[in-house]
Amino acid sequence: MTGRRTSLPVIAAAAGAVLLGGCAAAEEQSPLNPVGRSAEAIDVHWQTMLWTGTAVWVIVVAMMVATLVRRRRKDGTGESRGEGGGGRAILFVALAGAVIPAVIIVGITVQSVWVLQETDPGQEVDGRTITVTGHQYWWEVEYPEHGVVTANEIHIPTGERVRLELTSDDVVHSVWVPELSGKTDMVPGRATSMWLETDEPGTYWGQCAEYCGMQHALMRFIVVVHEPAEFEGWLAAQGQPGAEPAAVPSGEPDVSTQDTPAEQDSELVARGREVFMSSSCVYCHAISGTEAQGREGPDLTHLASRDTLAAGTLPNNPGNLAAWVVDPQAIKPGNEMPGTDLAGDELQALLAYLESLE
Ligand code: HEC
Ligand SMILES: [Cu+2]
Repeated sequence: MTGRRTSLPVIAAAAGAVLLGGCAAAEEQSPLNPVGRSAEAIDVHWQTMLWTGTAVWVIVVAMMVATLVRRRRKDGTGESRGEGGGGRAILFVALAGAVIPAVIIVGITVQSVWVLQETDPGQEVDGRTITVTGHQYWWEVEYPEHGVVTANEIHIPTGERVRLELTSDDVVHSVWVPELSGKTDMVPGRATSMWLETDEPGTYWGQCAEYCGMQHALMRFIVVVHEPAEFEGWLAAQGQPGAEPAAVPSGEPDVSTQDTPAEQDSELVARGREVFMSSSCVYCHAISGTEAQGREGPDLTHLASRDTLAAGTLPNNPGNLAAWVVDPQAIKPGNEMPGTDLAGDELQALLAYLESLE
């Protein structure tokens, strides 16, 4: 009996620890460490509500306890209760029951207007606009003024208020980067917007925050915050068309040393490009500067420059890339990309080409 009684709380505590551990194990994603302007405003707001609420609760409980203790003592000594306190009681009820709550509510309301202004300045700020489109289960990211399209990574410069214009290609998704901002829904057929601004360079994890289907949990992304000069460099590089395989010798006579490892590599890349262009990949993927113009899946023009594959599901490295291309359904069941039956040489060449897309 006693064994059973003690074990339940122990199990509950252990389960709680495992669950919380699971949260902590994911890449840091906490609204309690705000570094973005919106997230900081939200944090100030909730801290205000937390500590005001705590203070009210502590005072109310203390007064209840004091009343009980006093009443018991008075009962003990047989004194009569509530003598001559009528005026003070009414004053107390008016203050504690109406004036103080009104002051607190007005204060919090005023603060929330400020928070709304901080998180969404509307048309008042004429910042850079990035278009982000939600797809089951990945994010398309476009810099319309620069003709840049990428996926699952939003790059922004420090010290600039950047507007994200959001929409969805299929169902409702929601963008949330806890360190930088609150969440904003993406609604098919409508444009919503949110703002990002921070002075802290770094990489921040974001997450789809509206259940959108089987792989909702693996619909993640990163926000990479650069110093302005570095950001301009990134933007310029992304604006370049996809790398052309250098190997196609096109009658250059002065290629003196044939078949060096580098040349074998670029031959492989050229072959991989042909494999890509002649297989189903082109129906869904675009590589700018080539005939591949599909828009069903992520733009692959600068695939190799990205940190992750399949919306933050895997680190982007050759092993993971191979595993993904061969059998994406094993990694992210229910996602929209079918596997390929390419094998052997063709697959090796295709992977070499994808890895060359810097
Ligand atoms: C029917 C459409 C379709 C076809 C065909 C297709 N893909 Fe995809 N691909 C997608 C979708 C959709 C995703 C995003 C999956 C996700 O993250 O949920 C994707 C993701 C990828 C990614 C990861 C990109 C990133 O930035 O995360 C790579 C690499 C890729 N595909 C390569 C290929 C190759 C190579 C082929 C041809 C063998 C191919 N795909 C065929 C739809 C397709
Ligand atoms: Cu989603």
